[in-house]
Amino acid sequence: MRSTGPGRGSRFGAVLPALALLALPPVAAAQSAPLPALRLNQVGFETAGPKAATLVDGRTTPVPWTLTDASGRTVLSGETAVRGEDPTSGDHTHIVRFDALRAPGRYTLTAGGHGRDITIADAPFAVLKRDALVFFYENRSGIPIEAEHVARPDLARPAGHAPDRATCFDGEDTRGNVWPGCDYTLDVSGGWYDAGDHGKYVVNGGISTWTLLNAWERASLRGLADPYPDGAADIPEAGNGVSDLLDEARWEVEFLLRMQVPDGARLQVPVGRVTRGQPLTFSEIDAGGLVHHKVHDVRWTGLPMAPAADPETRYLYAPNTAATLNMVAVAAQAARIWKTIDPAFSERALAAARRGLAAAKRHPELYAVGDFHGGGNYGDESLIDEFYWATAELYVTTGDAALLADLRASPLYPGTSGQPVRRTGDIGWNSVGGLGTIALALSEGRVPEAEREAVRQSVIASARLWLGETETQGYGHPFNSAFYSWGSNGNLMNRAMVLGLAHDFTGEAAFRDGAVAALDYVLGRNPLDQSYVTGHGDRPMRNPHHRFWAHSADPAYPMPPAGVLSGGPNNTAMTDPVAETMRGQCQPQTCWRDDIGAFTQNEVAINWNAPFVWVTAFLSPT
Ligand code: 9MR
Repeated sequence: MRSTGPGRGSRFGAVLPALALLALPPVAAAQSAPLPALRLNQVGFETAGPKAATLVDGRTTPVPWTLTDASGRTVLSGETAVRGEDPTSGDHTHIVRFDALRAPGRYTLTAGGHGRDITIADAPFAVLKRDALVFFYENRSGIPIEAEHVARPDLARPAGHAPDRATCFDGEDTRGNVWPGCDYTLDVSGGWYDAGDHGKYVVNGGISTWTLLNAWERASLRGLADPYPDGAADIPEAGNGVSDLLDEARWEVEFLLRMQVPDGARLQVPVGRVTRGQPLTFSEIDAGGLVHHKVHDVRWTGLPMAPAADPETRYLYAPNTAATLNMVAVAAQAARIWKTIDPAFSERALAAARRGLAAAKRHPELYAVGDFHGGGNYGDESLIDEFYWATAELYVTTGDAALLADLRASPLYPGTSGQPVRRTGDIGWNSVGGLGTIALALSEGRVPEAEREAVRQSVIASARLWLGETETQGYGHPFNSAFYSWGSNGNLMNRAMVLGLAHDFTGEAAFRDGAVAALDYVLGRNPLDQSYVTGHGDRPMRNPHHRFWAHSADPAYPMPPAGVLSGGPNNTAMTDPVAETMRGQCQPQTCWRDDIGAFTQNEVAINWNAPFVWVTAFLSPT
């Protein structure tokens, strides 16, 4: 689990007050307009898939509804099911189910005196899937974003941080600890910017890359088509004979490998846990094979800021065990995926993974305890899940018996016979045990069949719990909690991924329906009637917290491209200047505003768009 650092109040630098003032009035005005009472997926419904909408209506008895086609003919009608008070949205809701309509077309759904146009199509998420992956290309560091590859010329930009060469931070952190630096410089060019900022964090790059690679591997192992075959995405590598999904993911794998400490390097680092407020003490270690936590600016830049215009010095931050294990897991996964596609790359990745695991075992208690200006923390003080994940990936790749013994000894391994089924639980950058379990569940010929079945059952058990939660929600999504945390939409997409895998493992249609329900929510079936995805739906998100897609801060900067998922409602850390004005005035599901200043609510990030890619690829396989 994570340790949260102090707030990020300095995030905007000097532009913050002006920006908050500029952005607030029009948004507040827009919010006062009444929202349509029918809330639904604004992009479309699958001909063969589940179809549901939510009606906000105070009546406690069912309400009639009709669906009419373009000529005004009624094609289906029925009555709502009253779901009642929805505690985390504050709405009194009814559910409209129209699964029986399977003919593609445009229709009008009318209920309680409100009408709304809908689309039914065979593959309504195909464009979404294509756009979702573009996010990664457009956030690449170290390469120009070319006009020929982007949807609008204003989205092109010069390469940022090219090259990205940095030495270890050697100044004072926010708590007054003075860091000693190191005697080398690494070229850590490439990779993706994390989010709205220009930091590149190994803990977060890891899960994001894993998720894209898993979308490819899951399809491949199931004998399905590559969701992004060569040429499917508009990226510079299209036409090189390799899957575009793999090309995009490799951009980050190469970066993760560059973050590894050279052999023989000795570093001064803090070892072990630290009580907050206590000064750090530094010990000299043999750091070879460990991986640096992150590279970012020495202080926060303001918005807007094109990557190439970033004036700040960048530093590497101390290596630690979690970052090392993130690299190990992804490098091991890459090694098996590229084994025949690019054997030299595969061997390089495998060697880095082995070297990394050995270093992590030598130094199992190096934590990200620093709190620095200019970048996020991604601190995590429980590494049982990172060890398990990295071991699982390396075992799936190599079949090394010693690794299986380590897995079996992990409290997170669900394969031990005679145990009650344990759910994998929510997946996130600081909670990666589920990734290891998924890798084992998908693997062929590695763990004995009875153990693999138990591993699969743990994935299925999570999915079953979350599927049940759809029945408790006014908006039908698989999330029954009063805590909408930072990146709640990303969390929901991770749940949808697990629901998708449970569908694969069982063949039960209900699990796939649960994944669709999660997508319905982010595409508009929610209390704000908001498509949280740019460029898709009647009311798409427009003003992400992003330094380059910063049109609302400065019209000289572009609007975002399509296919970008907002972090989503956040009632657990209302620390940005927009969120601060909303405290006590929103419900868990409504603590969100489409405002560039709302970095706790409306930032975009690689670890949220990655499961969005996974889910849209799952639902739109070809
Ligand atoms: O996604 C992260 C969230 O879980 C944390 O609570 C939050 C505060 O530490 O940081 C989020 O990650 C941000 C990172 O620190 C810096 N780049 C932007 C990320 C998304 O907001």
